[in-house]
Amino acid sequence: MKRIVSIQDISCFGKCSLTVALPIISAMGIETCVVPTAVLSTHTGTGFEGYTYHDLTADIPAIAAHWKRLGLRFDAICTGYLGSKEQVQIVSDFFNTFATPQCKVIVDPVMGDKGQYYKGFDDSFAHQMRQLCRKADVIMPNMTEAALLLGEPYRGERCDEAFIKELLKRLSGLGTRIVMLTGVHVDDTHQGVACYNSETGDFFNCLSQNIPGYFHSTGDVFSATFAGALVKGFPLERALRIAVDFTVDCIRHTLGHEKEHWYGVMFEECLPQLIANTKQ
Ligand code: PXL
Repeated sequence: MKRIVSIQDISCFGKCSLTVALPIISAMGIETCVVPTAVLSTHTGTGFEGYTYHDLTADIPAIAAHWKRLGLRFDAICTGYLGSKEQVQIVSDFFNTFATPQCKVIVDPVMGDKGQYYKGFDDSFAHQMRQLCRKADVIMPNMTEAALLLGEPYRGERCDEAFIKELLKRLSGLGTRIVMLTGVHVDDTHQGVACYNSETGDFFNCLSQNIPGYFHSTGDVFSATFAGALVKGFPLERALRIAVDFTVDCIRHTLGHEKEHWYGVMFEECLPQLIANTKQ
């Protein structure tokens, strides 16, 4: 059985980060271990003002030390929302301990969206996150996070192919083998993920019909699904397609229920289809 460790917060209500990654990766038949980086009452998105935040940074080295004594090994280490610069450094140390050549390191540099930082993040966090990306095999920033990683202005989600390719190349210059840009709008009707494999020099897009609206935590759904599919052994392009299709499926499933489910997508009822699509 394959084994992934997911390192991100647990937002007790709000369907993001660990409460999304755990069920998705487990449903794909992969053992899922977690390093919870913080416990929040909800995620930090608009509508959840007054959330609690309990930082667990100090627990991470002790968890890692125990796991090292146990000789645990992982097929992938996946990171998502990390709460502070100090935490990013400690996660970087975790990579040093557990990232063997067989272990894929997948970093989703969660920092912001729609041209702005999420609450509590700033340029010094982006600087630290850039260092973490250097150690990753795969990174998957959205357009906002790509601009923050490169220290340049955000130009919106809509962009032409030449710009996307240039951005992907510059991101791979951080030292990452595979770079994916999420939420790219190539025309009025399509959006998706653009990918660059710096080892082969291949560029490819994985697009789907654009669904108007903003759906919280779809990046977390996407990254967990992609990591699961890659670890299951699907080739890069196929793993990307599986993750994009599942994310779109979750969004479609939520359409018409946005009033009640504004805080996250209704991914649960889509899991049987994901299981069927990833059976090997
Ligand atoms: O979906 C990313 C995410 C994860 N965890 C927390 C968040 C967010 C985005 O807002 O607030 C706590």
